[in-house]
Amino acid sequence: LELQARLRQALADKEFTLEYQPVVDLESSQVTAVEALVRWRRTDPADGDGDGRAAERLLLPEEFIGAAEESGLIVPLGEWVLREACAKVALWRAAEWDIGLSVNLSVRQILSPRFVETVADALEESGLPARVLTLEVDEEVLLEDPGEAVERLSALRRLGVRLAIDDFGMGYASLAHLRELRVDEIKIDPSFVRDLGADGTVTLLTHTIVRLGQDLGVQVVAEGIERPEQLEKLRSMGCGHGQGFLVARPMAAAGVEALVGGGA
Ligand code: G
Ligand code: G
Ligand code: MN
Ligand code: NA
Repeated sequence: LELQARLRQALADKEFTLEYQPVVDLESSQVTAVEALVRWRRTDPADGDGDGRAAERLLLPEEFIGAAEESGLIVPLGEWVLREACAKVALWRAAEWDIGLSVNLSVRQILSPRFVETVADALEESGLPARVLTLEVDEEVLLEDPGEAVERLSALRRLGVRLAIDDFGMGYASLAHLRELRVDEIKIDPSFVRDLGADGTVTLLTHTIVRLGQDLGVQVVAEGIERPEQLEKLRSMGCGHGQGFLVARPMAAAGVEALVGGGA
């Protein structure tokens, strides 16, 4: 409960910030999109090390998303993430950079009463075209209340927004979900990419997911690319897009601007 109270205060105090991780076209190496990832720039009280100053720490989602979901705070936090990321990417697009945006969603957000309107409002306020926004959901979203979740996600898709299944391949019914929900993108779970080449079964499964995407006309993004051999392997399989530390780490908005200014 302590953490939940601090999260609520942090939202009021604007302590959350976004990092953006580039997604590239594996053929051309061009950055085609960024994935927004929330961080908490938390100020801890003076720790008694003698200087009497408060310490600042950048917390990753794994340290607070669970508590935000349990408390329901994920709803206003997620709304802030959407607005902030849409506004930023709209600015980049206004500077003639043709780039897309991906935002992660929790099931609690999707099932919240006004979620579809919230997304429509974020698009309208920022002027970001709906087709530029991809909403990422993991397979867990389709387990809790599948009927309602599919209905909400379908309504979002009717707005013109793209849908992605995140961490694809890790759920026990990945293929069934593709039947229930029309998606535009599949993000291959990093655990597949990690063992590419080293494990024959994993390599075969990854190739199968890439072909599945091609056959369904769905964009495939491989996540967690850390080594050149993995990138080469994915490219040779015909995997269209990739993301990972080898390509670019998640970075502050200014870092993305420097990357584009210096490279593209
Ligand atoms: O930031 P990092 O790369 O460590 O992300 C860890 C996890 O947190 C990922 O599963 C990601 O989907 C999730 N995550 C990151 N940002 C958000 C967000 O804005 N909303 C939600 N619901 N999940 C997020
Ligand atoms: O679940 P989701 O795919 O949204 O998670 C994104 C998370 O993956 C973020 O925490 C991000 O920092 C992390 N990530 C991105 N690229 C890599 C990578 O190449 N290796 C590892 N280990 N993590 C990565
Ligand atoms: Mn994601
Ligand atoms: Na995710």
